[in-house]
Amino acid sequence: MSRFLTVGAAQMGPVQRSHTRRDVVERMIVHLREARRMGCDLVVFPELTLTTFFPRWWMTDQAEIDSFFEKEMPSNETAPLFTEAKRLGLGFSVGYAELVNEGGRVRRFNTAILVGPDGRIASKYRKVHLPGHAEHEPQRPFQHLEKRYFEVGNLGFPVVKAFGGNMGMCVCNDRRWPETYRVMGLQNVEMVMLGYNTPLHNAPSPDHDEHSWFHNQLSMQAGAYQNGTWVIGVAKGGTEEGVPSLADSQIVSPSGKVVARAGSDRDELIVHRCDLDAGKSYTSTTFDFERHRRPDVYRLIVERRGARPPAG
Ligand code: CDV
Repeated sequence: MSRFLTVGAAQMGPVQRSHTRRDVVERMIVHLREARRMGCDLVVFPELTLTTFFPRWWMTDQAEIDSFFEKEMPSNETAPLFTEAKRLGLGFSVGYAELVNEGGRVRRFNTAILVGPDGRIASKYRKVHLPGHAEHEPQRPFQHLEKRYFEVGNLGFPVVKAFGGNMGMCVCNDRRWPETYRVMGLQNVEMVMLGYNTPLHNAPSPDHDEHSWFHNQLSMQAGAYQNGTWVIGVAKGGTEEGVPSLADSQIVSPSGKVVARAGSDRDELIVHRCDLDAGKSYTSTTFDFERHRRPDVYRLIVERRGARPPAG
């Protein structure tokens, strides 16, 4: 029995601070309707889709910071997204800033959820690799305060059975880390959905700027090939609040090949019919983990966090 899943990568252009959640949800619904017309089963939206990428600003007023967070999902403002997706028989994944009361205290995460065509949340992921800094660095042209506004995710990298396959998620900077894909690969992941907000200028390493497109593609292609999985990479791109950000959303097959790619830095849907069995020829040969992996030799990966030179 063949297992095909038609997936739409719903790239978003910029979301400015003046845009309300209702404005954004309206744009997302346009994507959903087009996705339905194009035969999609599942639509993937970017990281922190619902608001502007607020970690670019140093803020000290907690109420102002919390205004960018979702206290419930769905809420009054996001319910129309869930309702329309269900009406159209579509699933979706979406990234948002999550504020939750957990363990008797308020916690804030950079979260992505997977919603089934029945409108129910099938999986949740909280971003593990938080880039940037925790203190104000006024010398930067803009801030990247994810380490201040979010906690490190506490849900691991879950892979769930949904949409007829094994589905995983990660968020933005996670895509640059081989561990992200491998932890999901060890759960037989068949599709990794991820969204990103990637400024084209990286203040601590401006020499990387010209390689932004290459590094984005390189990371996702490597993750896909080395784990025999589809990778759906979706940007919030374009110039947001004066900060130009990478677009270049793409769908990468388990061969590592890019099979669909956005051509603009605006709202744009790219679609591919993904064979969920396409990874099998990789995971049963070159990357048959059971046969070829040597975890006893990889102990340093979990025992040591930072790199150290050899002694002597
Ligand atoms: N939102 C992100 O995680 N952005 C990072 C930038 C700061 C490098 C990224 O990895 O794209």
